[in-house]
Amino acid sequence: LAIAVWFGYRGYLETRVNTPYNGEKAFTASGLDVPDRYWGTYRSGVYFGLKTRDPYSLVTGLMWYFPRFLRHDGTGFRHWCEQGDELDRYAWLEHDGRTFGVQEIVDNPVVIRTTFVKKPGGYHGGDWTARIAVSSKKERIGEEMSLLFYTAFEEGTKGWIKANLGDYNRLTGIEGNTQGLGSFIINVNLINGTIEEHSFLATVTSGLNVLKETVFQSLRVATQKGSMEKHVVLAGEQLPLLPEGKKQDPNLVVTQVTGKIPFEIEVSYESGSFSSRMDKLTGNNYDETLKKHRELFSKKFENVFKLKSKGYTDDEVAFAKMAFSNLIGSIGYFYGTSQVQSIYTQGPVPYWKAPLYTAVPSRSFFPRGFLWDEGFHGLLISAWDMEIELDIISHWFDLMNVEGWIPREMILGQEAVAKVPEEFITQFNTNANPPTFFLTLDFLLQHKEQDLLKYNFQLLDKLYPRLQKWFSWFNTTQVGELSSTYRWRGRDEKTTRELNPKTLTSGLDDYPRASHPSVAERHVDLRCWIAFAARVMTRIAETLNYPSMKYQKTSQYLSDNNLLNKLHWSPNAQAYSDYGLHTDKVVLRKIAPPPSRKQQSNVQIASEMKRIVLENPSLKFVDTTFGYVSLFPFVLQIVEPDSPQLGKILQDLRDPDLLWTKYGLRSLAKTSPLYMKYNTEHDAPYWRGPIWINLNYLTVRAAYHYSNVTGPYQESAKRLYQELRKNLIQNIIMQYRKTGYLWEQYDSTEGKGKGSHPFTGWTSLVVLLMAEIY
Ligand code: 6A9
Repeated sequence: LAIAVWFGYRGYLETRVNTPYNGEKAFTASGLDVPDRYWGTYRSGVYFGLKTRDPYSLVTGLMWYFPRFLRHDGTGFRHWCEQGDELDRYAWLEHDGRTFGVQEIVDNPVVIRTTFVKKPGGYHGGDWTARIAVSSKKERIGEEMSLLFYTAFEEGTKGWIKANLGDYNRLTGIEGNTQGLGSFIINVNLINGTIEEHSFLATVTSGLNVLKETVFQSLRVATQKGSMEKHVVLAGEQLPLLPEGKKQDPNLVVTQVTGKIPFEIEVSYESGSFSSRMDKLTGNNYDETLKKHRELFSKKFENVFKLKSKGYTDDEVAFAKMAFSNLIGSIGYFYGTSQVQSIYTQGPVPYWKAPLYTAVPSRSFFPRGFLWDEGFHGLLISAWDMEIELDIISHWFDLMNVEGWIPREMILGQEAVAKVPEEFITQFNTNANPPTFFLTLDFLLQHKEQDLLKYNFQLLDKLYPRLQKWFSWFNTTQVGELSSTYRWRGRDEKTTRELNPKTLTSGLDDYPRASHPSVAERHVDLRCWIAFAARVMTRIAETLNYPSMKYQKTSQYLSDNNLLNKLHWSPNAQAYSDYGLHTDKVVLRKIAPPPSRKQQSNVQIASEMKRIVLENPSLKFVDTTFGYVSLFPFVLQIVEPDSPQLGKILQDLRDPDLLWTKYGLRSLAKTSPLYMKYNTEHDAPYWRGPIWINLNYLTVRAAYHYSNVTGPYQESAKRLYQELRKNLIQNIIMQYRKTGYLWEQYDSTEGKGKGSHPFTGWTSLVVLLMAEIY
């Protein structure tokens, strides 16, 4: 019996990591229950494509190439947003998250404008029409270009699609029927310019992850009848045979239109159940409808952000619309299973299959959901459309397991998985990520309390047990040795390669912490996150009329400035700091491989960089690393308005030898020994100098707060507020003008954009800075 009990218990521990939280689901409506958000540009990682919020959706998308630049290895063929494509720029210029969008893609001087408009009707999410217009400056007028528009099935989609062929085997449209959509037709028409060639492909692809490859392999060179001209064309029907000799059904149908620039095509999707359609959403009707939506959008944009009335120029307003639209326009709908692991599982195990509706940090480099990024995205999205944001929050909270853990990175579906190197896929249930959804919830309560309670009381009420569970997960699994201290898990104490072992869980990756990870560590940022979370929990509990005492006590305890100072104020450095087993005397050095290995192999083994510790570490404040981490008691507004610590922080913030630059605050002080240091031979400094916009936004917000409460430092908070805000806005706009992109970070010596781009995740918070909404 004892053995049986033991094995039962083991099994129980093993399965906790992938057992869903056992309360009621937070999201109430999905799929066709929300008809007006059924269709959308929910494929964050493609230049253009629509799909539905159905786990098994029909997907549509765009590919293109210039025959003159197409290479055998596939270069020149565009589909997924890739930095390697080196486009001049691309972004949604206008997008409301619901009904329409206008995007411009610039592929060296050729401009591809993709717009779409949706039209409600019937029982399956209605109709939509998209336009793809190609134009260019003089030098490329008349040049050939091929646009490919496709329709495909996501893994598991039930139904059929087929190519409708007209004269000369020309594809006139696509027809189909799926479980989620019922019957539909899609027409592709030229509306401006001349078509040189028209071809199609109907085939079976093994998955969305290889669409480009499937299409690329079926390109042929053909000579047109009666002319010598050669064209790259699609191979027509390419259907493998089933064992019984019948053709397999296609799950991918592509139309290729080769035209001479400029030209424009129109793709119209019509839902079979939309029987009362008065007029088609095509031609002039499309132009007019789009115009109407654009006007409404501009009005709402001014209503919400008031940038014109604040004196911004038309150009600056257009910039802000782009930054906002590309965030909301790259919201994705993903479905699949993540890989998760706990100490009780042998290796990674699959999480339950689940959907995720979420914005993404970057369409090119990370087109998937990230937990703490999403709390920042939520600020801007909430300001625009509370319902969309609540839907996003609910989806994330439904990914919580029975322990109260939500994985940090969500890699769901074939396309998402294809973009992530194997070693980054598995998520560990010991690991946290800052609970930034409390920022979003706090923001909602502050700016939208009435609407929230009027229309979404029930949702908030349903969310509440999950919030409690999540809070308590943080407050139990992330605690430190001493009471009221906290420690990020997930640092590698055994590594010999990292100059300072990373803390990915904190979101600040390589930001230097104690040189030797140990249980004695205490992290000031995490402590502040939990203090902040407790404060917001108090507020939510009060709003919903639940007992709030427990949270209030925790909040007060963790916000007690005396205790905070005792645990985290370094008297030496006069700054808030982590505490732990630390020495600054570490270096990376090239180490020759041991002679034994050299002899065994005739291949030369390269010498490798290793960390050398030149002094024994000791327990102390990690106070030579002034930077974002030191600012947390300030940015999360835990420091008392009259505390001398506040005075010191405000003073330090203005010091150009530390964090201050004309472009925003750098992440780590110039004086820190690890400033701009590589973490390994290959890991360039990330949070060790560059300027990041999420933390800058929080700093501006805190400066705004302290400039509005009475205290001795009110004036200096105000000065900081004004200048920091101005610097950030100026530089982000200037870099956009210069490079065409919003960036993941900005370099602290010249303000140049760095890292992945476009990055319209938290960098798009520049819109809230412009609008002064905090
Ligand atoms: C690596 C490479 C095609 C790192 O914005 C998302 C996160 C932030 O949450 C975090 O704070 N970024 C920041 O430090 C990007 C993380 C990307 C990891 C994936 C795989 C894929 O190559």
